[in-house]
Amino acid sequence: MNRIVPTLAVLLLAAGCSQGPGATPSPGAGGGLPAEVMQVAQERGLTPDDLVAAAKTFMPTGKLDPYFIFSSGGHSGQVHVIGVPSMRLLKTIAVFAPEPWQGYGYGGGPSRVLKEGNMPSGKELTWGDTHHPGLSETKGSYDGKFLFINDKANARLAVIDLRDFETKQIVKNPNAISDHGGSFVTPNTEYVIEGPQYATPVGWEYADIKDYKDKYRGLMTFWKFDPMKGRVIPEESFQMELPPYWQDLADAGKGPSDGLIFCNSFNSEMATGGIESGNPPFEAGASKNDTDFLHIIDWKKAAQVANSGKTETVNGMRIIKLPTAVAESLLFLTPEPKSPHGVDVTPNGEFAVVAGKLDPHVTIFSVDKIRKGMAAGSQQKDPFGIPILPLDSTMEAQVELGLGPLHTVFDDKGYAYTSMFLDSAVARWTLGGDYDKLNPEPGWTLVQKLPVHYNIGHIASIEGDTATPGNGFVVALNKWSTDRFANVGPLLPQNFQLLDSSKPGEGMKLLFDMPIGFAEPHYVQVMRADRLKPFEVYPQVGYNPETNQVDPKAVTDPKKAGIKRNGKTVEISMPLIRSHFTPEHVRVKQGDKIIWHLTSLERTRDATHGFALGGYNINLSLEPGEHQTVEFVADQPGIFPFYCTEFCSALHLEMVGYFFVEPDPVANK
Ligand code: CUK
Ligand code: CUA
Repeated sequence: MNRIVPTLAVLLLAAGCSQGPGATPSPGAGGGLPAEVMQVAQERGLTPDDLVAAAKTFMPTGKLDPYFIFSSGGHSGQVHVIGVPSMRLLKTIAVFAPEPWQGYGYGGGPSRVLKEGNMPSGKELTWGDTHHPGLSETKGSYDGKFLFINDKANARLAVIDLRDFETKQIVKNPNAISDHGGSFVTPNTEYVIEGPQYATPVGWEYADIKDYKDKYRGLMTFWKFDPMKGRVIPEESFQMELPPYWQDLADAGKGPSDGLIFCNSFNSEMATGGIESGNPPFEAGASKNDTDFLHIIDWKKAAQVANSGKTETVNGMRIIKLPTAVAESLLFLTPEPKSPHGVDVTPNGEFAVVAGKLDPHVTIFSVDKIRKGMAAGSQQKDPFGIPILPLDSTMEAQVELGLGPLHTVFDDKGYAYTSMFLDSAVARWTLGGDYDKLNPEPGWTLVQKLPVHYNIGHIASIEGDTATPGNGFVVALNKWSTDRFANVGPLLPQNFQLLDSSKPGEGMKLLFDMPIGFAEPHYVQVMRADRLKPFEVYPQVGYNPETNQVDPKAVTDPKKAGIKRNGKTVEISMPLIRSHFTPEHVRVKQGDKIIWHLTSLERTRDATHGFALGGYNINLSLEPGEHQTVEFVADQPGIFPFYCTEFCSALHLEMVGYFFVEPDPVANK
């Protein structure tokens, strides 16, 4: 055991030096490490690799992570923000589900955002199945301004403002109930794309499954985004009908492929299931053909076609019908190997990499060849008349990686990283074409497979889906953790594994396991932290995060605090500051309509107050400067203390008031 000590010293010092100036641990006498390090390593049975991994990920107090992971929260409906390389959870952003800490869904402004996402019928939705976070981009690189995320279960899209990390808008897709290939953005966030998944009749009219081919359709939505307003503009958005092939993931082109969208599909068989009636189950029916179809969509031309009025409006949304898409040459198909899952455009925009779940290869398509095929057209058509560009005319290369390739990301050294679901591994391989010169290995070659634990789904690298990826880290998003963590019962966390990919010659190394105890994150994006400029406190007192302006009802002057009655409506103007609400006695009558304005006068960072009104399900978070308005009917008589939920000062417990609801003798008879 003692023989490893010199190796440990050398390795740990090397690791320390790579952390940058000021971070190098001071070596003990004679250039060795403090004896305590050796002792701890021996007691805990740590290997030199373990010590290096610890040195690369440990974040001393007060030091900040250089990267942020923005992670889908799966069917928790939320988004999680995690630091890299420390893998510390920094925040959960409430999106599609109520979240008490942020007062999301408990009466204040954010409740209205959540309600925007209800079904058109008014049916309330209080969860979502988030799959793909999409950071806003300028010229194909993250710009740190907005984050979008889709809800696969209900076909919705949410807009999060990265100045305050709050959800500002939820739009319900008016014509589809299922989505998947989104959200992702066009290179300058002109549109946020919400691609479909399970085909249904457009506008979810009723049509029997025997009419599948005629009535069921995929529907790709192009949500127009206004970066100044920070909102999606539904009236300027449009949709395009697609054949009912169950479109899967999609990606926007960039550089030479700018203007195109690539979208996989996995049920070109148009299987309709019905195992209970003796039909082949979906899993067999949808896997019969050797190839499915990669869809190529010319979104720039589609936007022109939509704006020239060649659309049909359904439920207020303009739709380019399938025959129009074909007639206007907006849509092309090319075969792709059996039941593909991910399609990912290389940073230079020259290739689209498709991974087939049931094919051991990744298939690389050439954008140049696709463009030539689109210009020349094709005599080969699918049953809907969509031209099919033959595979041998669009394919550039295939690389055999192993079992169950799903998703691919990239770095700045010409490497691609593909998740291997069935192999439980990350495959690193080289890109060809212009990338060939960037690394020592020849292009289109598998160079390493690193086991991960277990059943990896998505994969992420530093800005690895943009035009300007970084390098150094890869995150494996493993669906199963099985034996990696202490037993917490039969529902197990997932496992994010951080890999070191900084030294190609030495291969990738496993650094850290992070348990994810909150539903299955599908995709994450990793962004440089210095791209973000979030508020430290809201810029002005009375700021309403819903409107991004000072609210006209904000009570910025404590002298204006008070209660006004107008018939049966009672309006309360209540500023708050450590450690009191003003007023502290609020007297109303049963049945009164209450409009309660709350303004935090705080200007100190982290001086957050809460507002809890027990019995009325009202709970707000008021960050420094924030204003919120709550409206409700005082339908329950009694005495209700309202209090602050954040331990804001030594006299936090005294930050309280009474809400007196005088019983209505008539109503209570
Ligand atoms: S999907 Cu889940 S592992 Cu929704 Cu992007 Cu591939
Ligand atoms: Cu304010 Cu506690």
